[in-house]
Parts: sequence; structure tokens; C-alpha cells
Amino acid sequence: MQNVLVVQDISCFGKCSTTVALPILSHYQLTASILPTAILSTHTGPEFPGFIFTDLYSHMEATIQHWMDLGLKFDAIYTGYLGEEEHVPLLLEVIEKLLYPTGKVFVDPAFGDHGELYSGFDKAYVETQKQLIAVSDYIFPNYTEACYLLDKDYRDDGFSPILAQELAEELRLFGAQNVIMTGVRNTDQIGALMVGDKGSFESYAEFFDQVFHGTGDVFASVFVGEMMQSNQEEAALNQATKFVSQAIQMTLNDQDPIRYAVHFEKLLGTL
Ligand code: PXL
Repeated sequence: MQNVLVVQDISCFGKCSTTVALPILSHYQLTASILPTAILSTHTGPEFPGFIFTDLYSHMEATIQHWMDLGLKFDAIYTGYLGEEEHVPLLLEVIEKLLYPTGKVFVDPAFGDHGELYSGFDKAYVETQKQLIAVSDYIFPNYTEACYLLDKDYRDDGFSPILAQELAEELRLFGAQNVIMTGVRNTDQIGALMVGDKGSFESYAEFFDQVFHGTGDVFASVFVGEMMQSNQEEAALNQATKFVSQAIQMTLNDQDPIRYAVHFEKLLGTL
């Protein structure tokens, strides 16, 4: 079985990052190992003021050393929310020493949305993400993250495919092999646009005018799962786009809807 190393926080309540990645990757019959970056009582969204955050830098550092001593290797690394900029040099070491030479690097910048940085992040944090992007095979920025990375103004009047293509091309200059822009609005639909080695692909599905945390994590995890299983970029983009839209619809239709995340679990059987 292929072994994917997930490097993200553990939000104990709130369904995002690691608690989303693990069930999805398991569903794709991949081994999912974890290098947790921080442990939080909840995610940092506005639904949960007063969240408790514990950084895991020292644990990460010692774990990486232990794994190097054991000679462990991974088929892919999938990074997301880190929490602290100091984690980036550790991850560069992981990529250099713990990944098979053919291993894939998936980087979700995961630092902002809707024009704002997540709680606790600043421009220095954004800068450090560029070091990971420089060694990545696939990155998954949303419009907010692309604007911060490229130092451009975020405009509230929508994220068109033309703009997404333009930003993706600029982001590739940071060294990413493939850039997947998420949250792209194509008339009344929403989806993703990918620019990479093999050209450009787009995929759209039904748009729901609701904000849910963790949908970026669901998208990226499905994409990683599909790529590790079948290595078909266009199919992976289509599946991830469709799955997120269906997960939102499932949540809105549910007897017991939640506002802080989506009920993706009910759709795992469709993957
Ligand atoms: O879904 C991204 C994410 C991951 N981890 C934490 C978060 C968020 C988004 O807000 O707060 C802790």
C-alpha cells in the first residue's frame, strides 16, 4: 500500500485538516500517516471563539529524527494548515530525506479565505509558504491565498476563470509544477481550474451561497486520493469538485445541519 504523510493540524472538533484527510485517504485504500503540526480544541473559525492552540514543533522535530533513524520513507507528503512558520524548514527536511525520489508533494497553503488571513497568521507566514510551493508538485490555493502570495488586491466581485488562469500561471513561477485554483466562479457554478505540465483543465459544479469550513480540505484530500490511486489529473479535478458540491448539498439537506463544516462522511461511498 502507498503511504501518504499528512502534515496538518489536528482540530479536535470542527471537521477540517487531519480529521478530514484521514477518512478520505483511507477510503482510497492508502495508508495515511500523520505528522501533526498543532493540536487545537476546534478550528479557528468565527463559530469557535477562544479556541485552545498547542504548537507541536518539538514533537515534529523529534519525530522526524526518529523516522530518519528508522529509515522510513513515504510515497507522498500532503501539507496543509501548519500554524507556525518555523515548521517550514522541518518540512523541507522531510521532503528531502523521507520521501521516495518519485514521491509527490501536495501543498495546500491553507492560510486564509474570503479576503482574510486565518486567525494568528501574518504576511511573514505567507512568505514561508513560498518555500514549500517551490518544491511542490501540486498546490491548492483559493483566491485569497493567491492574492496574498502574489501581493495583489482581493476583489469582492468574484473569481472568474480568466483571473484564476492568470494567477495560476503567475504562481507556477514560484516553482509549483501544477497549480489548482479553488473556488473559481463560472457564471452560476463554482469549481477549480488547474494549470500545469499537461496544460489547463477546469471543472465546475453547483454553487451554494453558504460558507462552510473545511471544504478546501475535503477538495484537496479527494484530489490527493484520486491522484495516488490512478494518477489522472483531469479525473481527480472533476471528482474533487463534484464531491465538495455534493457534500455541501448533503449538509444543507440534512435533518441536522451544521454550520461549521460539511457532512462529507455520508458521501464517502460514492468515491
Ligand atoms: O480548513 C482549514 C483549517 C485547518 N485548520 C485549522 C483551521 C482551518 C480553517 O480555518 O482553523 C485549525
